[in-house]
Amino acid sequence: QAQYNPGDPLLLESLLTEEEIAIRDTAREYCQENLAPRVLEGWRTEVFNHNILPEMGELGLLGPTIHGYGCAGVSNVAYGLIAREIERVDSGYRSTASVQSSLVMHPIHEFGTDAQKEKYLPRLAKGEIVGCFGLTEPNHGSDPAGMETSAEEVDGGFVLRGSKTWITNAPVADIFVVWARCKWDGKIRGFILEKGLKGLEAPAIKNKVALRASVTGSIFMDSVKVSHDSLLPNGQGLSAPFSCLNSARYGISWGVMGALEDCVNKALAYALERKQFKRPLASFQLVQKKLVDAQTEIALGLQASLQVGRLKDGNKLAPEMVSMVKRNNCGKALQNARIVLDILGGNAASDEYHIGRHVANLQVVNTYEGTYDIHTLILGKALTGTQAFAN
Ligand code: TGC
Ligand code: FAD
Repeated sequence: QAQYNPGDPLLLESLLTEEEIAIRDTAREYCQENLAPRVLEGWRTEVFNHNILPEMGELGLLGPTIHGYGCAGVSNVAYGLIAREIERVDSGYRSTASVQSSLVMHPIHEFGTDAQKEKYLPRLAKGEIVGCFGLTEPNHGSDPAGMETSAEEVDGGFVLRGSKTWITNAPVADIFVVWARCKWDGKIRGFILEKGLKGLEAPAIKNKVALRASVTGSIFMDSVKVSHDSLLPNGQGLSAPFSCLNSARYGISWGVMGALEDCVNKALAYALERKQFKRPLASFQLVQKKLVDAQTEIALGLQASLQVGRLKDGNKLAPEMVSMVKRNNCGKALQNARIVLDILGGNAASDEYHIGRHVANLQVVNTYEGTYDIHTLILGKALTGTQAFAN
């Protein structure tokens, strides 16, 4: 009979390769030694720390599934394990990293020319330059098909007009992967814009109540002229940006489990230490239920993400599988983090106890990359054969 291990109830470790365990350990050590000590400062000040992406790059944590261009070329499961370790510290740091990897490096690798790949991927992999991904607009979030940003072909290139909002990394980005509707055929395509172009502005959205350790901004494009070289020529239609979202959403499904694990570990330590009615909080049945419910969702959620990762590695992935784990893990992480927060009593109000920060972050993670309800409708469409997004 095997010994039950509350730290790994369903023996996830036994399903990982040696390489995946080594990458996970490298990421965990880096995150605990270098990110955790900085998180309160990042949270309180909302100031982007320019050292973090280069540090991650040095360890091979950026664009890790890409082969070549200075990237590590590891499995999608390893990518998920990295996201889990980063988000165990803070969803904002995971945002910064997953935008760089899944939403900037991925589209350049998938849809870019050889010249674009050579120019940008090695520097993005090292964290020397920062990227952002602009899909959401002020009038079109869940419904990107309605986007108003346009690209017009002119002599020597294209002119982009429009605006994007709620864009992670935008205020500090060196390059902007922006999606626009092309006037010549009505199709959506991606463009790489470099910082400093005339008419391109990316002001920060300040005073957020969540994701404060990552910077978020708008992108304003006032007739920005770019050369033909800026077009990502090998992807067109919404399936191009959505393929980036498949990768990022998959990583998030692991990441949020890391955040919830941190909440449970911190709440458990507190419950063992803190006494009321002359007994540790951990000895009360209601407290145990909160912790066990959360621990169970973590164990189940990680197994589901692992399976989706293995299917992705085996080219057997359907996007709906990603919707299922993004939706379920985000929803369960938010719900259970909120419940274990109760265990801190009044200390829940202090950022030094960290769980409140995770709860605030998880509200956003449950919203971006497709809200919980939008993923419900994606799965509902697959289940019933009827789409319920619109008439
Ligand atoms: P629909 O007609 O369903 O599809 C249009 C085309 O796209 C294809 N497609 C996909 N391709 C690949 N992967 C997927 N997941 C795909 N989903 C759809 C589809 O086959 C079709 O292709 P084609 O060739 O026939 O044209 O599109 P719709 O307009 O009805 O969309 C429906 C809906 C609601 C599912 C979709 O618009 C959606 O997912 N909305 C959510 C928007 C969203 O997720 N935005 C995220 C912005 S980025 C972000 O939040 C980054 S946060 C990063 C961080 O900080 O970590
Ligand atoms: P809406 O689409 O206006 O939705 C509002 C509510 O209505 C939601 O509850 C939604 O579920 C519901 N709803 C909408 N349509 C339907 C429907 N048909 N049926 C039922 N309910 C519906 N975007 C990027 O492009 N790049 C980024 O890097 C990025 N980073 C972000 C970082 C942060 C901190 C935040 C907060 C957002 C970020 N986003 C980014 C934007 C994010 O993807 C959008 O906020 C998200 O897709 C939801 O869009 P919306 O805010 O316009 O909400």
